Amino acid sequence: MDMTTNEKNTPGRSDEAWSVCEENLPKMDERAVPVLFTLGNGLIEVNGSGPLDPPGSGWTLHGRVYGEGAPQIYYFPPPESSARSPEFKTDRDCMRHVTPSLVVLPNGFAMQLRFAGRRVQRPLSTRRRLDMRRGLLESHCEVVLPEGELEVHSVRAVVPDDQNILVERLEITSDRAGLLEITLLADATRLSGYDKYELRRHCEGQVLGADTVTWSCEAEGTGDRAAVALTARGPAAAEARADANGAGLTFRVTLEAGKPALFERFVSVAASWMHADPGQAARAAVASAAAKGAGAHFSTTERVWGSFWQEHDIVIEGPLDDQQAVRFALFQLRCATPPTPALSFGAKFLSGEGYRDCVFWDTDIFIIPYFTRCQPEIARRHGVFRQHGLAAAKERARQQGFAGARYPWEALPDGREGLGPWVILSLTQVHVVCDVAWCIMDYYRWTKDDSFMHAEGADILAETARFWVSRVEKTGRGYELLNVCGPDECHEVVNNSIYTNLLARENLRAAAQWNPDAPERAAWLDIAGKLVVATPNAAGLLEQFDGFFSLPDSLHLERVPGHYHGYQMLKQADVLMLPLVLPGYLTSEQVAVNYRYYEPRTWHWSSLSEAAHSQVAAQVGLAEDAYRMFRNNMLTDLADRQKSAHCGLHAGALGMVPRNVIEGFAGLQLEGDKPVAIPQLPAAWKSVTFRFSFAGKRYQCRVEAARNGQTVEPEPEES
Ligand code: IFM
Repeated sequence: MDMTTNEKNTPGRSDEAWSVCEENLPKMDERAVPVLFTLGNGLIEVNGSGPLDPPGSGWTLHGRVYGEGAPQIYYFPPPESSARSPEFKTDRDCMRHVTPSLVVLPNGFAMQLRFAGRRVQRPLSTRRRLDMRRGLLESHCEVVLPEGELEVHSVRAVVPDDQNILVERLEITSDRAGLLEITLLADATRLSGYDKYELRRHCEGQVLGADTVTWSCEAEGTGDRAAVALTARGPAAAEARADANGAGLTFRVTLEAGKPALFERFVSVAASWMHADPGQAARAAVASAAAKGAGAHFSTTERVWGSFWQEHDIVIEGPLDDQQAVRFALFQLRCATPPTPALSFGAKFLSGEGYRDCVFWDTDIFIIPYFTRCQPEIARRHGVFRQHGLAAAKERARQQGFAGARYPWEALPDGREGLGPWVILSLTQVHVVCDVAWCIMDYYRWTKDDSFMHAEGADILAETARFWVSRVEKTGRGYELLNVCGPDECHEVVNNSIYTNLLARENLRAAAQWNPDAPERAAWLDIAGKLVVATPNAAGLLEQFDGFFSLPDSLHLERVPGHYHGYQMLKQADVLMLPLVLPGYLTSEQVAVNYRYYEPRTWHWSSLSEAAHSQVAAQVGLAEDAYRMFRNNMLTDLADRQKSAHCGLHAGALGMVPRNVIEGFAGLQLEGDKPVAIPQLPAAWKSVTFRFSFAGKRYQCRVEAARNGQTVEPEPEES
């Protein structure tokens, strides 16, 4: 099947649907723009700062380089707020706890320019274009000086599946002759966190001959070490300099009018968790990268991205921006996919420092399900990541007075809790435990991967079940889960969250199924059978937690942040998560009734909210509601709808973009043990074409709006 068919159907549209162009973005916080142009390989990500942006604008983040020592950069809810644990009376109490933060590494794509003796401060214009088909970021800057007009054209790549190699080719042209002085720089002047903390020590630059410089540091508190090496080629010999603020190579070239000067730069990033001597590793990697030349790296990048799209593109016959947004989501998911189970997907990937690359439930519920269906080997890696986190999750349970494994709300790469204990959610938001278990069950349903279940999955299910045994309370009603917070974080401490109780019940049952010899098996099943679960009331409504329906209504409230506690007002709707995680648990009529009740009371303050609602609306045939919310979700970052893209991309929202298309609109689902698609495409779409996997086989699927509501049986591909 040709996965690029819509190009042929609609000539002339292809480039736009494969690019994100700066000039077409809506007006947004200028700090968000470089985040949209992030490139990465899953171990590191580099923001898309403009070539001539001032020092400190760009950064590189590495998923395993953390420092400790800046408590102030964390979120302190006001002392009187219900989001604050009562024992943390003052901010000083909170500040005693230090949790790790990402260390900001140098921007290997930085540059300084002088022409005819004049320093270039600011270009007249910068136009960036993310070429998603080829995996490249192109930038074009125009510089106007009294001495001449310059054009700076840059093409950059983070080479996929390589040793953290960044490559750039630069072409600089002037309309008048003059001396060009260009410094290609690994700029280390940006500090960590929004309060700008120095989490690095022993920052050191080194000159290694005329064409290679390095920069290295050790992280405060953790001792993690990282190094960056830079080498470059130009029309003249370079002069090297390096110090704590960065390392650079300066070329002095006399430009002839209209004749471009060409430069190539190579940067490598290495860290101590992979290399005993990161400095040596970075030097060796950059030397071999430079020996191949930039052209070879661009070809590798294009080839890898080409095969990626051949296999994983999702083709929509419909509005161009829908197609573009789906590709943007797939592109950023690919850039963020770690090649190792030592890492997973943080809530903002490594595209920004927000949430410090910690792994939330976003990953298990909003990101991995796409991979489970379309790239199951990556979903498996996440399962192994969670298994690696078991020891820390067991320790976390013990610290909180429970048994088994209590996965942290914000998991650091080593599995420890990244959220400060002063935030009450670190105690109450236990649904992450059953979310981890759900993700594994979902993975098994789609892959039938027995080996994973025996090696890792069954263990996770057993340890999480042990947690629930110790966390439930036996009362006259059966077993209850008290003092918890469901996905709707506007009610931080509630009893019997329907989402949590139902998934905990599934968790207990799955543990019993996969651990037939466990001594606690009978207790797991007993608790599962008696866990309090709300049943629909006379109107068919499920109560999100005990007492929710007794709260005053919020329909006529002004939607002002902070004015919601104690109301029937939702950040995102827990009941409307149920059709996503437990398809078939509610009938279509029940889903529709609950959708009509909860949706108007949901204020969508979470970037995870509209994507979930879109999927539910599609399931109950509200295709236009589903489409509106799909589009809102797909623009979360592309239009900075939550006004926080400058802190990093919203990974869960991006994970849901392909999921909404494949599961929501195309209606991909399992009928028993058979994959089928029952499409409900919106009026604006004619067809959707994609590939997916089931039980180790690859399938291709094409659904058409003309056959909405009719069951399609996808064809397995020849192996
Ligand atoms: O996990 C989410 C949570 O549901 C809402 N606040 C942001 C977190 C990270 O994305």
